[in-house]
Amino acid sequence: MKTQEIMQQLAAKHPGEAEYLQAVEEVLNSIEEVYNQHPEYEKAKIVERMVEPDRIYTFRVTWVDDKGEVQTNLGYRVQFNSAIGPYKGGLRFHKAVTPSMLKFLGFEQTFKNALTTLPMGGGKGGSDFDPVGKSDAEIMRFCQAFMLELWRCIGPDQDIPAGDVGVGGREIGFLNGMYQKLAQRYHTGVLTGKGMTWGGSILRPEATGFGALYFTQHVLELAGKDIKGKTVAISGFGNVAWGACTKAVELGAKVVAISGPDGVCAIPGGIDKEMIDYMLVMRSSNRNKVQDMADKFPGKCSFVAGKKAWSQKCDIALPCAFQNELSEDDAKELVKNGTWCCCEVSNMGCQPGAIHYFQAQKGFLFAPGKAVNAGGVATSGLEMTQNAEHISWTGQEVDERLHHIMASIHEQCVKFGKRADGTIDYVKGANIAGFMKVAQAMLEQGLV
Ligand code: 2IT
Repeated sequence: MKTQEIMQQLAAKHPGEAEYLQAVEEVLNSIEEVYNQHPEYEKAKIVERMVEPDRIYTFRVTWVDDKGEVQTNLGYRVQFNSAIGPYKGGLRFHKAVTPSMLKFLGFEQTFKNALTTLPMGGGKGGSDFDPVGKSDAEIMRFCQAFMLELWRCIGPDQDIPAGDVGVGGREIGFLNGMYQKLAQRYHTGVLTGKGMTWGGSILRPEATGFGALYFTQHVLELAGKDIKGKTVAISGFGNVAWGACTKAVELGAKVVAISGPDGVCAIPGGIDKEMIDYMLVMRSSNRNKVQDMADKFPGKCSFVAGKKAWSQKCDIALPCAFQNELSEDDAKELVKNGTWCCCEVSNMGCQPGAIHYFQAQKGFLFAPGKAVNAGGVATSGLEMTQNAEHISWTGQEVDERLHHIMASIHEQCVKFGKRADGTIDYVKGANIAGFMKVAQAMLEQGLV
């Protein structure tokens, strides 16, 4: 297998699918050496089969807005790979959603889910519906219209969606209500991220952020460092950023910046509980403006328009918002200002140039999204287990399992990513560990 040859063929077959091609190239670069030591993979054309999704459903979603006007969006479900379990992955509602974006996310999800130790395949879906500025009633009507098509593609043993950007507890509620109505099946296992009274798991809302901080702790610990007292810059103020802030503060770190599409809020004294709670209000307002935090707490934080979180001085950078949100220039600015660690919490949050720059700095600690943020989908897997057994675990039990899973993901990265000098290439480690598991499962199950 030669990465460049495969990439050329893929680029010719899927012109303009930039995010998808970027995600595939990163994985292939990491695994090329190991892959070529396994002629049985080459013979079964594992890579050629693995880079294409099993199937993609595309559908029209028509709904009526508050003014009575008819709106039309596109909906998708990408069922990427089911070698190790049913398709599992979130739904993204964002105006920039394209098949390329969902294919990159489904591809990443396949390896991420393999890392969790749980039997889940990879999938992703969503719509170009823009939640910004929408009322609750509009969100509900859109979710119902979306489910009118999606329900045919999913099921507790086939494909289990969850949230992603633009889809949180409120949206999962509307989606689940409509699914049950249409399918006349009242089991709890077809979506994860559900409410606590109808099959949801304690800690699922926090899990992506909590897991990311547990992973960061492992990265720091191995490098002989402690997160206590360190300054942290975070992008975003959605569900993931909220969980990350909560756990960072609990572990004694100081979150000195959060950012949004409109700019950054500098918080010199560190974010506090009241401000973290306010992030939830900001998320559900659908305004998508981080300036609201500075307006609400003028004494504690100051808003700088048009700037990213990466303009702020910090020890640790945690991208928690969107793919490619941290560029090579941002990486240079961070390093110049003294940052020595970046754990990607968003999927593919760093551009390739940023990753290369970080990795070229001696002693810099970088870990990729598919390892760092896997606690979210892992806890979805735990929610599926509770649903299948018709039971509910305590918060402590879920947290212990999440801890255990994050420790295991870190171990896998160390095993497959150790460099000659003893430091860890977490990108390589995560990609090889995830790939080997899926490749072996595909090989053993034949050409299907
Ligand atoms: O990117 C992700 O891992 C998610 N959006 C969560 C997926 C899930 O099924 O919980």
